[in-house]
Amino acid sequence: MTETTTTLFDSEKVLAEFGLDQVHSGSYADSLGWGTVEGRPVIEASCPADGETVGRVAASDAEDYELIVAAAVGTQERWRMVPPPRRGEFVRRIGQLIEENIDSLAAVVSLDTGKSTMEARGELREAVDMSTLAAGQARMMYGSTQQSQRAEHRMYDQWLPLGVVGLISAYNFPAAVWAQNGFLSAIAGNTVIWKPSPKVPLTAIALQKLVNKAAAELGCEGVFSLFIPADDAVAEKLIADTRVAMVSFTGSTGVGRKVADIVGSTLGRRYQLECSGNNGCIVDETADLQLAAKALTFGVVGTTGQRCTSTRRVIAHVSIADELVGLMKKAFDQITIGDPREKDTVVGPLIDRRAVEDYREVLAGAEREGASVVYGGRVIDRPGLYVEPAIVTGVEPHFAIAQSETFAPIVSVLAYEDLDEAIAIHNGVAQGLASGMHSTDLTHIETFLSARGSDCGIVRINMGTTGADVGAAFGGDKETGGGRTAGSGAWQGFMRRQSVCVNWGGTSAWDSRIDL
Ligand code: UN1
Repeated sequence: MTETTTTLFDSEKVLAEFGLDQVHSGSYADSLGWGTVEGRPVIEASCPADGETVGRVAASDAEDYELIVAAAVGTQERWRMVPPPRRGEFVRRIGQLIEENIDSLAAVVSLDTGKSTMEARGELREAVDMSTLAAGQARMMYGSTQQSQRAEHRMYDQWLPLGVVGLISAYNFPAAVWAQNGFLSAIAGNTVIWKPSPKVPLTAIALQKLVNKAAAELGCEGVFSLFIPADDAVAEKLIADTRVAMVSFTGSTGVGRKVADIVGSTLGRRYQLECSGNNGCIVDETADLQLAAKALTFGVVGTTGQRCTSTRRVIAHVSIADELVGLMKKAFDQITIGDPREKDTVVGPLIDRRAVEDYREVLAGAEREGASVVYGGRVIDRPGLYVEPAIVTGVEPHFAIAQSETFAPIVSVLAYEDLDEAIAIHNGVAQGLASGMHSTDLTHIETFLSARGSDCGIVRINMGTTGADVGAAFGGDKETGGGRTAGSGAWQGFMRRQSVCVNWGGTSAWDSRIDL
């Protein structure tokens, strides 16, 4: 696809702005600076919109990793003694720089991921918001005081840094996930080694450059470092390394399980997982169907269905299911699918060929099991990795399409007759990230929000399932992995709790027994 007059940005200019117009190192550490590109395997970063190479990154090797981890350990010894409000100022400055550079950064995110610039800006806005949340939180990392049974003793708990955090993020949110986990790690007094997906290395390099600018201004060098290996064996070093106190992982359940096994086998290290979701939304017979259809549409097609919170299952009351599907089809018709560089694009391509194959296979499998693809379902015949969003009806809860997560814009519609059945269908999957209900019936809503309701980490009423509200804790249970990041107490996951007891009165319980 050629760039037309509707082109939103000049790719070459934007890439040059971040020094990405030539082979760029994927390694950054305080002591190392940017690593050497000599002799490193080269990652070709291609734009999913047309498959063209947009950048070349010299991957980190084992030698780079050693320098990065040693620097992160050394810097953390200083960083842990910096007062948290000052740590917060650093993170806030990074957020300001993201805000000031949001147009160029959004262009890089679009080139990396294929997502529309509107969505890319949304994710960067989330990173900015995360910086303000973290900066404020840095002044509010409260512990509690407790009442000691001993006379003249004071007891309280306090929160201390963990050490080095390894932050592994997926291709779909190359900025937001780093911000969610990295900013909390930094205010907690940890240093961060970021291993982004090698499918989207350009955003990570651009962000690291802004971090370096903020660090030079405020004397906070080395808190954030970058590690982009090309192969799994080098990447695993970060997971297995006992110098890395915590691994924060966002990605598939399969890889998450491996991370948990490796990190868990060395007790005392911590992992935080945000893995697969299989997000369902119940639409009952009292719902405002217009509102539901709009919310569900963005939930299904947004980020081309490549969000861990994407709406994958609509569980609709049998009396309104057909009408709802009709409205969703009308809404889907209005979505412009295209190159993220074009102005009207709302939904971009899938990330790679494998994702397109998964899309095809899941739909074919659903039809074999007896479901019907009633909207979309075809790979679009144009260069790039474009697919039509698909609505699949007649899905039974046990069908493969309803049980597993496919990172594509596909939604299954399952019909139900009573609320208990709807909740059973909703919870009858292995994953537990985001959930939703559209209803105007208070009892239905409160039932879904009760202990016998949704078993997910996130519930949204009369909204789509997608997205993270930075003020709330983000994450899910069951095979989603149990981790939480962003707001509402999630910072505690990045720190260690210490219970302190101080004898300030100078007497001891042994006073009557020992005479010195
Ligand atoms: C967001 O949804 O705004 O894949 C960010 C996801 C999450 C990213 C959260 N890991 O949806």
